[in-house]
Amino acid sequence: MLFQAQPFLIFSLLSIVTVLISSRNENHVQGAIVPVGSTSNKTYFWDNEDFNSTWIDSVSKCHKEGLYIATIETEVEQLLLQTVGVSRNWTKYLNIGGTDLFSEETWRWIRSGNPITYSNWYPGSPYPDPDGRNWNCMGLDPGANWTWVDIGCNEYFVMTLCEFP
Ligand SMILES: [Ca+2]
Repeated sequence: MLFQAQPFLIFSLLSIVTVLISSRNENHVQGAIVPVGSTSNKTYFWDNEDFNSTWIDSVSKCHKEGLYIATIETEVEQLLLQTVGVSRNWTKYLNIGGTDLFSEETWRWIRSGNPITYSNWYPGSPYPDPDGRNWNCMGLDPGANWTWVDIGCNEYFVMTLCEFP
């Protein structure tokens, strides 16, 4: 009886392994950087496998995909990202492309080099950082009503948000 059952058992095991492998491949295809929302002139992308990047990592990851680290240049863009973030239950900081690395307390979008005009800073941010060593990169903070905060460029517990074009 046991002997007769073996082919079925082997077939079942093979089926399970096949399903596991194919779902893994599917996850791989679906994983990483995916579009999450668009305005009339821009699409945002989120890296759904990346929860622990530094700001520099995020710049690099977007660039490798032919994208740019996200910028938020209008209230429409801000509101879109809030809506997306709420629907996706984002709770961690997201790296966005503002920095004052080049000139302390002069915040610019790294993609264009343009000064930041529209802004949604958390009250009191960006923090005074007299020697320019600590808070030089920008994060979007779901925990503070989707305001912007200046974070360390080498903080690693942050998600990646990109844009195109
Ligand atoms: Ca700074």
